[in-house]
Amino acid sequence: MKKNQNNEGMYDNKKDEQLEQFRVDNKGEKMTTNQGLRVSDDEHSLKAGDRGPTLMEDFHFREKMTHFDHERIPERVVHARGFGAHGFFQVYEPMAEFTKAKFLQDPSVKTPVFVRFSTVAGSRGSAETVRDVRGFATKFYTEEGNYDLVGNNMPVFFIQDAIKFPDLVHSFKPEPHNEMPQAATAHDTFWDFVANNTESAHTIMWLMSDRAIPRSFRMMEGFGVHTFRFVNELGKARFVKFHWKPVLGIHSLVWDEAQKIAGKDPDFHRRDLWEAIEMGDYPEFELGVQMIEEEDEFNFDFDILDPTKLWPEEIVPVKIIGKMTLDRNQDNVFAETEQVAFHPGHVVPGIDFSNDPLLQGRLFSYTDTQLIRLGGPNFHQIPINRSIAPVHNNQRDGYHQMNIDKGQTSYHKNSLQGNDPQPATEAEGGYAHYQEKVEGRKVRQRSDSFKDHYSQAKLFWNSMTEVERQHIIDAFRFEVGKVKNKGVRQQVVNVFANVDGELAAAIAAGVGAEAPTDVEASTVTLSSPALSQEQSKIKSTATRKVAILAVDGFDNLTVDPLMQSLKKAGIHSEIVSQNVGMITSADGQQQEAVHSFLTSHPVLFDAVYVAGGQTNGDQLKNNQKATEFVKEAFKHFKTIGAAAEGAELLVTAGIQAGSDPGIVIARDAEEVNAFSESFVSAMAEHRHWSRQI
Ligand code: HDD
Repeated sequence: MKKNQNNEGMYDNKKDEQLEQFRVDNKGEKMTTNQGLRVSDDEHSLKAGDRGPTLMEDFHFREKMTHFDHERIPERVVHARGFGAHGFFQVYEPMAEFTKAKFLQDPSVKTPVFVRFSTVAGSRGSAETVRDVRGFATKFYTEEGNYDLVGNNMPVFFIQDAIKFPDLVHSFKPEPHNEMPQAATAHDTFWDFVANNTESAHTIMWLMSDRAIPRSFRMMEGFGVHTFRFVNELGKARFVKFHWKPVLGIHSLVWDEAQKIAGKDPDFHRRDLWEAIEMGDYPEFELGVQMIEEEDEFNFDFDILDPTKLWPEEIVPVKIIGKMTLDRNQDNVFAETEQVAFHPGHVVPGIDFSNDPLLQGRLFSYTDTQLIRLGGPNFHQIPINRSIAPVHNNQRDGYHQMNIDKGQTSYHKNSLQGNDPQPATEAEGGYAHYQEKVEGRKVRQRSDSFKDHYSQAKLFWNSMTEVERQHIIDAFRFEVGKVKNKGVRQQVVNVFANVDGELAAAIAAGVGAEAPTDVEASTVTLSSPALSQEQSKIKSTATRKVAILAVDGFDNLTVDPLMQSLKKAGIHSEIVSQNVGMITSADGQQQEAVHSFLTSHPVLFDAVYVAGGQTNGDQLKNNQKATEFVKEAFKHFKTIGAAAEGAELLVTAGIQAGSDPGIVIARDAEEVNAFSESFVSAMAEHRHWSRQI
């Protein structure tokens, strides 16, 4: 049994215990049919003669084949490609002043969680590093029942009302007539939607930014997006927004790199998550809340119920209240990642909803989708979805019923069973909806306060550094440039002229459109540094990956000590060579090359280092693959290091050790220790944007 490795013996993980009864280990066991009958032969179907027809009575063949024929379930209509991990959450201090949620009171309690990260548009088999929003869904298995925080890595959404969700999704999914493109928004129907539904402008700015191409799931923020409510024991409510802040900071790929990784390793993000957990680099996210008093609801220049708006952190600070640690990989991806069923309506006492019309609609959609996806109303009984709080009600039967409910009654009220199970009072933990006073006429309308589509798009633009702005422009040019319909391209430019004139002109220039001169761009001058990844960068190198280029004859004094220093800094280094296998240094030491130039690629590493040694230098500088390796790392603004003769490869690649930023050289083996410090601090910059490419 896999335990939460860093908690062994200390942590009473009720979810893990519950899952254990469902885990099956085939090791050392005899093969059986699903009826438990031992199977004597699994190679041959039962035939009338060894060249004759297969017989109907071959129950083993029929059972095996029937099961296989039914192994697939419908993939999620959105967020189909995802990957999960187990962990736990701990609050830093009691939150009783704000919420009565029990799991947010006691810092010594570790609440088990299961998190599923996902892309939105692509199907289950699509590549992971595509430009897209990332799902960030967390199931807290609390003592009071499951609480699901079903968020994304962007704080705002494309639409304001859930009734438009099917339209949005239809527009970004592959076009129906030819099923193209897969897992991409760079096509006509999506941009046609954007042009005609301008409430999407703010989220589009996020989608065109580096947030849409995260370096890893471990290095992206999460947001509950909607405004929820915290309610305390006294019944006092406050509006709240949820944030996940990655302890490693927010980091992204560069677009060219993201596209190449999609081919070199389409599983890049799940592999990263899986390997990090296996290596003990447990991903950590701090939970933050922004709170607004009910009486301040109308004191902002945006409507706090509008999901296309964020609350700038500089105006409403984020209070960090706890931390989630992901410390155990799942045992079976289908049973856990695929069958987990999230729902924003899974709440616990102390957490309630607001009237955000997007949230209200989501409350319908999630149960409905699980009914078709998981095949019936008992999906809550699937092990990964089971609450650790006991479940008692009068719901009965249905496909795949796993419980054997005892007793004569299955209705409320009854006297035959003393009226059990009985609803609980609030004092006993019964969920009571916040008694918000609501009145109004039935209308199909949206409040005027939702009509400003551009101010926060401009706020986002204002908050970006020059480099980040250039990335946004490049992304627009790529995406809109792939749109075939000229009219749509022009319409998009016209829409973003409402955000910023220079942005619109830059997009227009790249996509063969005209920058409109009669549109008045938003006049918002405010900026929010917290929105910029570059400005809120955390200079941590922990868990990063370095490729060490070395071939037979390398100088081990330029490799072994460096690998040790990198390890101490929490950095993983792996040797890339001509071939996979052992390589021998000039003085007869052996190191293992876990990759060859064929099996790996610089896009899969955060930095590159070229080992020293005359033979190494000579071999590598004449090796085209090695030259391309460092060139590519250079092009993606990564730190590049080299020792002694290894530096000759950089010369061949046209890289200037003296003048190009992020290039670190050790003149000889003696300098390697001092070098490693400079190399690590250069890596902490993550990218050297001032490099001339
Ligand atoms: Fe959704 C899945 C997040 C709006 C309908 N959504 C889904 C998942 C995430 C989100 C992370 C994947 C859960 C998992 O890993 O299994 N969705 C969001 C966020 C939204 C949002 C942050 C806006 C703030 N979603 C939204 C709307 C609707 C849906 C407005 C429909 C009215 N979402 C669904 C769904 C999915 C889903 C169709 C597909 C699979 C599933 O629910 O379980 O019901």
